[in-house]
Amino acid sequence: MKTQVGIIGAGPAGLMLSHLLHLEGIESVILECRTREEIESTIRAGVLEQGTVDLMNEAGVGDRMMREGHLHHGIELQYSGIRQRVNMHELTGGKSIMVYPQHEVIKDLVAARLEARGEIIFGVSDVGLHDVETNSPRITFLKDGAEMELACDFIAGCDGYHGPSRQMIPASVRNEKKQIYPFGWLGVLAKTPIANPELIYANHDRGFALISQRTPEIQRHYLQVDPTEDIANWSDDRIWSELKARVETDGWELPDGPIIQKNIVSMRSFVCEPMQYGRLFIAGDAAHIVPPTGAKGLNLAMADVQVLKRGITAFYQSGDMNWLNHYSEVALRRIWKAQRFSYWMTTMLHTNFNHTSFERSVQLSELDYVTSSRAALTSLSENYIGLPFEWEKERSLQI
Ligand code: FAS
Ligand code: PHB
Repeated sequence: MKTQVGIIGAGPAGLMLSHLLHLEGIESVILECRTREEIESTIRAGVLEQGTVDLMNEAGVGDRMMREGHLHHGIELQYSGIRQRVNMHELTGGKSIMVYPQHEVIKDLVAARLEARGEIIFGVSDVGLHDVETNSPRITFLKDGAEMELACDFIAGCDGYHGPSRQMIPASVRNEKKQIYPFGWLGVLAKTPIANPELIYANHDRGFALISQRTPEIQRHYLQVDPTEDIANWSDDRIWSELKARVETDGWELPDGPIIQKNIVSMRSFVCEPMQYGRLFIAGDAAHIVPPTGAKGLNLAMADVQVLKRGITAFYQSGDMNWLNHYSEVALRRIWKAQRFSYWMTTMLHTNFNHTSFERSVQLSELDYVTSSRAALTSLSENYIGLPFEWEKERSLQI
């Protein structure tokens, strides 16, 4: 097989890249190890930045999102039982976030790719990358037991944190920076009415809690737990009593109901530099992981592929490799800002049981300052809503 861009992974990064390239008349083939049903039913992120919402609409795949998603103009922060609304819409000059589940985004992108006769090969295995430092990289893989090869001009590694692509960047040039947090998230999907019009991020002596949402009937909530905890120790009753205790505030009751899914994930920050090696470009979770407190994971994946699409388009239009050779630099500027914000939200909102009483008081005072300062709330809002792309500034890199 031959194509222009070989893409490994049909997550948000791989699917959106393939679609954006298609809109530029550039061919691609996506290789995905799981089935269509599996990728369309994986419960993950739920918050889309303004920039991701705009991208979905500009790329012509936003109709269902606009119909079924929920635009939010703010979030609520809670600490010491005090709840404070953050009017992000007002503080960012009219921007919003969209609550629309990641697996619905996946469904919309898969449908758009297949409708445009795009090629997604599901259920592949033994994916191997070859000759990435040459101008004719290849991907080998098994499909239904048959050995296959995809020749291409570029490989986009969109295969997540555990995928093979990043490992193709030699250790001698690969610099991996990471931070592990002493916190885990117990996430639940529950059949209850919407608990609150907007998301609630709550800090409590017992730990962090996040009240989110999915549909009018199904809600998504998270509890800070020890990352080594066993989910078997968490009965539904224990989960509800802990959630209620942490988000308790005057005259407000968290509705409970049947929990239909629950799991525990650990939390880390991770960045791989560079994100390019020869004709291999990695994007999304293959290159970076953020703790979910800042709701940046999915949105960073979408941001990376917008930069990559620009570079690949410039190459096919004029043979110019300049944008591509700056891909890593341009993408990492935005990634590190999202890493900083996610790290800050995580350390400000989670309760660190190793903290001294002095450190705990500093944390509570930070929450007090942030929720009472217009400047601090504006900074939080512009980062949460999503920092604008600085294409013009990138252009100043004489790209
Ligand atoms: P993805 O991991 O989504 O996609 C990679 C794709 O590559 C997958 O479909 C995988 O099957 C495929 N693949 C892997 N290895 C392969 C191989 N060898 N061959 C072929 N295909 C291969 N973010 C939030 O903001 N909120 C959340 O609540 C949240 N929850 C999360 C929970 C979990 C468990 C995880 C892992 C992430 C979560 N995230 C969350 C972050 C999440 O949204 C990611 O940032 C986002 O999925 C990244 O998208 P991609 O980079 O496309 O990677
Ligand atoms: C979610 O709804 O899954 C969600 C929302 C906000 C976050 C993380 C996860 O910060």
